[in-house]
Amino acid sequence: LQGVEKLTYKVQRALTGRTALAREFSKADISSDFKANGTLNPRDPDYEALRDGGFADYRLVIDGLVEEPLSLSLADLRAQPARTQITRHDCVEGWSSIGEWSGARLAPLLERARLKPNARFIVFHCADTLDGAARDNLNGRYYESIDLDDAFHEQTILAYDMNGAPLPVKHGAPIRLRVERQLGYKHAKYVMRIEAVESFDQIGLGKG
Ligand SMILES: Nc1nc2c(c(=O)[nH]1)N[C@H]1C(S)=C(S)[C@@H](COP(=O)(O)O)O[C@H]1N2
Ligand SMILES: [Mo]
Repeated sequence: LQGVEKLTYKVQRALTGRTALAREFSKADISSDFKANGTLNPRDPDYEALRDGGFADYRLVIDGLVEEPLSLSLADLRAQPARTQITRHDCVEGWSSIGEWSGARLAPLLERARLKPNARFIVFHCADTLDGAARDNLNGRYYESIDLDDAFHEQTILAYDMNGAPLPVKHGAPIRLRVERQLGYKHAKYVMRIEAVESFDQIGLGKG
């Protein structure tokens, strides 16, 4: 599977280019009922405390292989270079929905944190524990990883608004990743920490 996944990536990048944009849609295309999937309301106590406080105490940490680790409030994130895009979300379970997303572009934040030369992947650590997830791995918390092409891509944003309103809890409040050239499961919700790594040795039982 791993070998074929690498081939799939190579073919995707060869056919579409490293910086090609995912298709964008018009307001008229927005789904009236964007399906929510996976975790809809994290029951982790740390997250519940943040949510009950209106996310006033939320801080997004950017660390790992960076020269300058960052800790950003929602107000900080809303003050960053932003992008709004209407895109189609495709879940491998067999459904799609179109929504409008606004958020801070990831590239300028990574430029501010200054990646070390050996950083090759960006890992997103989420607040929610998956039912039945392996407890020996990252405490069973949801996580995702992307390469630097996707991390610095124009449409890769840390979304705080959906369809013109603050992101609802079921869609990942206060912050969810939009990485528009990837399938639904890559779009991490409830993002708490962004870590730059060199390899997947320490992530997901060594499999990223
Ligand atoms: N933290 C977290 N992120 C997640 C999930 C999850 O369960 N937890 N589910 C993934 C899957 S499989 C999909 S299809 C999308 C669903 O996003 P939505 O609820 O906004 O539709 O989130 C992805 N990101
Ligand atoms: Mo999904």
